[in-house]
Amino acid sequence: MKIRSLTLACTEVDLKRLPQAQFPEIAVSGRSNVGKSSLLNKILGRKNIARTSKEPGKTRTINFFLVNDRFYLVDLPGYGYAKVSVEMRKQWKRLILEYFETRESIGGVVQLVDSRHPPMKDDLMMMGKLIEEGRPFVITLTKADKVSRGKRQKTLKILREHIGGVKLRLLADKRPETGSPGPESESGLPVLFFSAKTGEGKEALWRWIASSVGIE
Ligand SMILES: Nc1nc2c(ncn2[C@@H]2O[C@H](COP(=O)(O)OP(=O)(O)OP(=O)(O)O)[C@@H](O)[C@H]2O)c(=O)[nH]1
Ligand SMILES: [Mg+2]
Repeated sequence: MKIRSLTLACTEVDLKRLPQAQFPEIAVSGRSNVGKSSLLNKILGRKNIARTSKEPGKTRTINFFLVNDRFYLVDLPGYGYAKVSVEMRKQWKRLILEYFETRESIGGVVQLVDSRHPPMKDDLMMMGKLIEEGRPFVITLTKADKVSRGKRQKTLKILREHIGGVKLRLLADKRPETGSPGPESESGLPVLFFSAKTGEGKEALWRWIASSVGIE
């Protein structure tokens, strides 16, 4: 996707004060430190438009980035472990759950899971919530630069076991050049490997985002 314009449109902690649902939005969800803000910087081609940190608990507000005056990308606080008080963690989790429950303009959710580990209990809870609310989501396995190519099939197998055997559909950066149906046209829960370091997964993710916000 060519980024023609990009603005930080809104920074909020109160769902009632979010911008009016004028454009569709794609939210980036995951545990603290999984790489949500880094993913946004990478796909937007900016070094630090979304603030990142080694310390879990960096993003503390819902941040709306308006892209090409067409759709929002939304950076969320993390759930799970963070270097903040237990009360604040609970508050963030409530905020994220309520956001998924109530926000009408969500076109899709990029659900991040660390590719080095199986999904954790709260990842499974969050994915359950997305299914329950009928939110389309793509499981994005982050920090893929830390997992060798040879281990990828095993990573997917373990992921599948943890999500109750649901069929997965791997999205790759390059589409097959033949006329045969590509992986995108098959059924299954979409999943991709992503690295904010190498840019792996960027093309596949943009294709998923574009189709989720109605830009083909
Ligand atoms: N090797 C590697 N490190 C990454 C990658 N993505 C993020 N990181 C590192 O992981 C740490 C956390 O990244 P953030 O993007 O701040 O994570 P976040 O999910 O936004 O975290 P919170 O805002 O605290 O919820 C930083 O030290 C990043 O440099 C990646 O693809 N590869
Ligand atoms: Mg963040």
